[in-house]
Amino acid sequence: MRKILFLAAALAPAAALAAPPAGVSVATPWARYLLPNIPAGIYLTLSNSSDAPATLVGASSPACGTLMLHESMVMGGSTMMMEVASALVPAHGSLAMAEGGYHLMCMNPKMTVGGKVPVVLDFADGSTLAVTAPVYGADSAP
Ligand SMILES: [Cu+2]
Repeated sequence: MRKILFLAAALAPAAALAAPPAGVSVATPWARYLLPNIPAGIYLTLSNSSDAPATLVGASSPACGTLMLHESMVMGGSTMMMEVASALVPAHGSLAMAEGGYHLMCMNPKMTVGGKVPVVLDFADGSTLAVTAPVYGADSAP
C-alpha cells in the first residue's frame, strides 16, 4: 500500500501542465482580427521581475492553426515582417509585443470580434504561460 502511494505521488508532476516561468507575467493581451483568410496579430506585454532573463520561443492556440513568432521591421522604406526563433524578456525588464515590433501571427484565425482566444506561450526553459486574449476588429484596440 505504501509503495503504490509513493508511485502515484511521483507521477503526479509529469501529468500536470508545465509551470509558468518564474517572475514572468503578462499584461494587455489582445488579438486584431480582420478576415478568416488574413493572419491575425496577437499582442501583449511580458514583464519579468526575476533575476534571470526569460526567452519566449513560441506559442500555440487552438484558434490559430499555426501561431508564429514574428518581428516587424522597416527595410528600404517598407515594413516587412519575418519569423524569429525567440524573443528575450530581460531580467527586471519587459518586452512589449506590439504593432510594428514583435508579435504573434495567427495564420489561420478562427475567432470573432468581441470573443476571446486562449494562447499558450512557450519559454526556452520548458515553462509555459496561459493567456486569454480578447479579440478586437480593424478599428479598435484595448
Ligand atoms: Cu506577422
